[in-house]
Amino acid sequence: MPESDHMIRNKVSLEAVIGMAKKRLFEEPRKYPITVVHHNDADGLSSAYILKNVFEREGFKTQFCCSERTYLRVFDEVFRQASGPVVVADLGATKEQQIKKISQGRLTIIIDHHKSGTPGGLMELDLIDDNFFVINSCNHGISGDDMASASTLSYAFAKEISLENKELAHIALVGAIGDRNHDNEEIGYQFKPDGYDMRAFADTDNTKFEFGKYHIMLNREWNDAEELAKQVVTLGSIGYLKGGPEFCLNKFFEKDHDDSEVEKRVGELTAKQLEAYDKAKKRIRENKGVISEDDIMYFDVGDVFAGMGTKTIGDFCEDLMGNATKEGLIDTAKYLMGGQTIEIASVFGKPINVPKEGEWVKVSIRASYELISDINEGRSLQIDELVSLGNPNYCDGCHERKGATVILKKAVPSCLELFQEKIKEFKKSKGIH
Ligand SMILES: [Mn+2]
Repeated sequence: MPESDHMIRNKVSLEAVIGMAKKRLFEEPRKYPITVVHHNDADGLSSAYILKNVFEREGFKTQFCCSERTYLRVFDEVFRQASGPVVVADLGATKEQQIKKISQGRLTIIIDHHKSGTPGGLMELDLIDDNFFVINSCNHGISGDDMASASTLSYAFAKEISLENKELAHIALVGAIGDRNHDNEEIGYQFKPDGYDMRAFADTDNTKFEFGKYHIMLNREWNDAEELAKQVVTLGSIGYLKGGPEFCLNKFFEKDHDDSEVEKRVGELTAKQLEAYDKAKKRIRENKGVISEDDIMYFDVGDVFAGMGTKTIGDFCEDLMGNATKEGLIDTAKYLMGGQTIEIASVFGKPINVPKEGEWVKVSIRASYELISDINEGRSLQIDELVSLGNPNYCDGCHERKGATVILKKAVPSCLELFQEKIKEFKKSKGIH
C-alpha cells in the first residue's frame, strides 16, 4: 500500500471503516457461506443473530462458530474448514494480528469493542487492508466498557448495509444491556447519555426506556431487556455445549419467540446449574481440590460443571461470596480463586482442544468484602495487577476486583505459589506484614 494511502487509512473514522468493510463484503461471490465466529454471552449472541439476518437477506449463506474466548486454535480450525469470508463478533480484538496472519488474505471483518491487542492501537500499524477490517469502537476513542457494545457495532454495520435493518435495533439492545449488566456495576443497566449505545437506540420503534428500564418488542409484547439478556446468558453459558447458542440464533430472537419453550429450556439449565453448585460446595466442605496459601484460597470443581461453559466458574465464585460467606465456606480476607477444567470446544460440530496442548484450567478470581477494602486502601494488589505479575501471558479481561486467567492444570500449584509471592512482595513494599 502506498504511503499516502496508509496515512489516509490511519485517520479513518469508525463510520468510514464500516463503509469500507461493507463495500468489500459485497464484492464477495455468494458461493461460500459467511462464517460468523462469535462470543457466547448476550452481546456476542445478539451480534451473531443480527449478522445472520443481515447476511441472509443479502443472499449469503451463513454458518456459526460460538467461542468462549479468542482462542487462536478455534480460528485456525475455522479458516481451515470454511471457504468464505469470516466475520468475528465480540471477540478477536486482543489477537487481531494473529488472526490476520491465520486469515492469509481471506476477507475477515472483526467487529469488537474490547481493547486492541496491538500496542499503540490498531491504526498505527496499518492492520486494515483490502481483505482485513476491524470495526472497533476503541480504535476511535469510544470506550467499549461503557459507550459501545459489539451488538451496537453489528447493528451499525447492519444499517450501513440497509436501512431496513433498523428493525433489528431491539436485538442489539439486548446485547448492549447484557454487557452493561456484567461489566459495569456502577452504571448498572443505564447507557451513558452521550455514548454510542445511547444514540443507536434513540430513534427506534421496537425499543423503549420506561420506569427506569429498557424494554424491547418481541412476540408482539414489550419485554424487560434485562430479563431477556439474563436468559440469553444462561442459554449461552450453562447451555454452551448443550445447544444453547443455536437455540438463541434460531428461536429465541425470532418474532414468534415462544415464552413457554424459553422458560422450559432456561428452567432446566438453571436447575442443572444449582444442582452443580451444591455438588461443588460439597467438594469445598470436604476440602477436595482446595489449596490454601496465606492470602489465597483456591479450589477446583472437578467435573461437576462438565458441559457448562467456563463462565459458570465465575458465577459460582460470585455465588460463594454471597451465600457461602455466611456458611463459613470461604475466607473473606483472601483472594478467592476457583478452577474449572476447560473442555473441548466444537467448530462446525467437530470437537477440538483449546488451548493447544494439555489440560487447562480457567481460574476465576474474586475479592470478598474484607479483601476489597484492603485493595481499595492500597494494602493489597488489585486483581488485574496480580494476574499480570503472576500469569502475564493470560491476563486479558481482568478488572480491579474481579478477573480470570487460564493455567495449565499441572502448573496450578506453582502458579499459586507465584501469585502468593507477588502478594507478599507488594505488601512488603508497602510496609505491611
Ligand atoms: Mn461484548
